[in-house]
Amino acid sequence: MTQDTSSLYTPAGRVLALCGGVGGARLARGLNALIPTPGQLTVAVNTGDDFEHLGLTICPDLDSVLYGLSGKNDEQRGWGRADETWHCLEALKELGAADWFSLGDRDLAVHIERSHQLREGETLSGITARFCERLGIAAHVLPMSDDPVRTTVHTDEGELAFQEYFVRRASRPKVQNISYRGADTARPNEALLQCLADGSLEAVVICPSNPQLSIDPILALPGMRQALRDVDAPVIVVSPLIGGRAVKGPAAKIMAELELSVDSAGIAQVYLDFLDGLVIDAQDADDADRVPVPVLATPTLMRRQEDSTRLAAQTLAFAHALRQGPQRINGTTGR
Ligand code: FO1
Repeated sequence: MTQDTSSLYTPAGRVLALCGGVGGARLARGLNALIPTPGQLTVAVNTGDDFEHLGLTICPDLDSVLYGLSGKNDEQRGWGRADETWHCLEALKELGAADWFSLGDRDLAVHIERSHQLREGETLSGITARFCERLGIAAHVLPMSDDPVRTTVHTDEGELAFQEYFVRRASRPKVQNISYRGADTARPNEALLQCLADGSLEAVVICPSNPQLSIDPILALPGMRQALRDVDAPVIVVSPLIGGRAVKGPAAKIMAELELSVDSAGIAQVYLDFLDGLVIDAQDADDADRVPVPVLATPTLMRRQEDSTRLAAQTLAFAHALRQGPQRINGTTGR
């Protein structure tokens, strides 16, 4: 059933979303449903999780966004494609090949074609744009950079490449530090920089992705934090925590291990140098007093498409209200 979006806030200007995998992709699909005009929505995606596996270049967060925005995502698992089969993985197992990272048959098509085009000399941005066109995605989906950045997790069990930590070790090792190999020399995507400099940009939304694993790699690119401090449009963060827990994944565990407070104040602290407003879950409304920027408290759990679209509209309406100046809107504390 199609949602009636006529009563929801819709932006007039451009919107930029920064996002990682599963949680981020859920808000991105809400923004995409709300903003069907081609090119009005730009989604810049973390590529720190990318890795080489079985000779293929895998870009899990980009794929979560592509699948989410084209309606091909698996709702239950959160990653990968709906109606997936696993024949290739089973055959790989028979051969004794590495099977700890589950590649579905339909998903494999994307990795095979992307790896082929990369070997032909195409850029990741160009390939992603073509995939978007083929999959009927109107939004502009961008890898954060065309240069490789690799998130490395430093743990009590040694240094682990991101997917080794996240999938193979199920995020169990204790995190001491996280680094983003290549980030200091990687060039942020040109289209991302242009979007940030565009006078018609209405809002920057940081999706409810893991701050350290999914958003920090984007912020680690040269000039990114400064660009977010300088941008005219309000920068709104949607918290990935509900009641001190992450909806999915190790965000709360990692924040605790890095000695950050695992609540709305801890999320605000991570982004404070450029943060204009924070969206938190309604059940965390009492946290608002400890957050030094305006807060919107509203249900943030996105189970269905309608939840994603409603949260996207509320987030953009909140940004719009902040642009109009300090005031109170429903459920919002102005500071
Ligand atoms: N996550 C898992 O927990 N186990 C998997 O076997 C797995 C396979 C996989 C294959 C393709 C893909 O695009 C994503 C996949 N993910 C898997 C998710 C991925 O590791 C994470 O969601 C992101 O890297 C974190 O945002």
